[in-house]
Amino acid sequence: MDNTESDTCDIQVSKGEDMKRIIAQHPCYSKDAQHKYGRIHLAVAPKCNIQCNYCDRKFDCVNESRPGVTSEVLSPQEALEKTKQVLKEYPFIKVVGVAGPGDPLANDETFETFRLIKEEFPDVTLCMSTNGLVLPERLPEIIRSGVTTLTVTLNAIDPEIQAKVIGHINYHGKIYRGVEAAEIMVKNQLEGIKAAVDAGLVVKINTVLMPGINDKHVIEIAKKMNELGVFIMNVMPLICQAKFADMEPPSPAYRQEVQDSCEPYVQQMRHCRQCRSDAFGLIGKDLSQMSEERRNLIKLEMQKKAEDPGEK
Ligand code: CLF
Ligand code: SF4
Repeated sequence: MDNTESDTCDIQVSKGEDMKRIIAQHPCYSKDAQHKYGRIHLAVAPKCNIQCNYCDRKFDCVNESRPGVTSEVLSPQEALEKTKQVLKEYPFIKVVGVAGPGDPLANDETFETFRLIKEEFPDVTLCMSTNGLVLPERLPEIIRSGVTTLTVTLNAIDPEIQAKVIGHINYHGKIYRGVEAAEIMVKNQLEGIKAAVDAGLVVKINTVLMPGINDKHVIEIAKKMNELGVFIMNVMPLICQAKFADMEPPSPAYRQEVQDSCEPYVQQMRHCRQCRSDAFGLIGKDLSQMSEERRNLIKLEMQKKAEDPGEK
C-alpha cells in the first residue's frame, strides 16, 4: 500500500494525555484493569455505512455487542444526562465509549456526544469502535473530540476474503459491492489505522473469527498490525446470524489456538465479553442488565476495593 496524502493526519493527540494511565485504567486494554475499572457505552450511533454479512440491523452492532438485544438510542443530550447519573453512582467507571448500535463514524451525534462529555468530564477516557470505512477522513475530528483509544474492526486485509464478509458499502453516497467494495474498505482501514497510530491514538483491532472464511488469514492480519504499531488485538468468535446464520462459530479452543498464533506479533485481548452498545459497569458484569439489589452489592464491593487497593 502506498503512502498517499490521505494517510497522514496533521493533528496529534495532545502530549498532555497520560497514555500509561489511560491504558492502566482501561478495562479492555489492560487485563489487570478489568476488575477495577469500568466503562459506559453510549448508544448514540444507530446508522451504519456498510453491511456485514453477520449483522442483522434489527440488533446491535455485533462487532461490539451481543445480538438479540435492541438498545435504546439516545440523543447526545440524553447520553450526557445518563453519563452524569452513572458516573456519580459508579466512580470506578473511567471510560466512556461509543460503539454503536451502528457505526459511530456514520453518525454525527457521536462527535456531539463526545464534545458534551469532554466538557463535563475532562478526565474520562473517550473510546470509540468503528468499522474504519471513513476513518482516514474523520481522524482529525476524532482526535479533536478528545478520543484517545480507538478500535477498528478488521476482519481481513485481503480484499478477496473481505469480499466474503461484507454485502455492500455506502461510500460517499455510492453503493459498492464485492471485491470493489472490499478493496476500498481494506485500503481505508489500513490507512486509517496507520494514521491513527502515527497521530498518537492507542489502537486496538477487533477481528471476528469466522471458520472457513478468515480463520487461516487472521495471523496475516496480526503480522500487519505488528508492522503498523497496533497496541492490542481482540479475536472475537463469530455470532452466527443474518447471512451467516447457518455457519458454525469457532470453538473456544480453536479461538485460543488462533490467539496463541497471533500473540508473538501483537498482544492479545482475551477477556472481551462482546458487550452491548449500552452496557455500563465492569466487563462481564453489565449493570444495565442487573437488579437494583445486585447493583448496590457491586457498588459496595468496588468502594471497598477503592479503599483497600490490595483487595482482589
Ligand atoms: Fe467499549 Fe470497545 Fe472501547 Fe471497550 S468494549 S468501545 S474498547 S470501552 Fe471491550 Fe466490550 Fe470487548 Fe469491546 S469488552 S466488546 S473490546
Ligand atoms: Fe453491523 Fe457493525 Fe457491520 Fe455495521 S459495522 S453492518 S452495525 S456489524
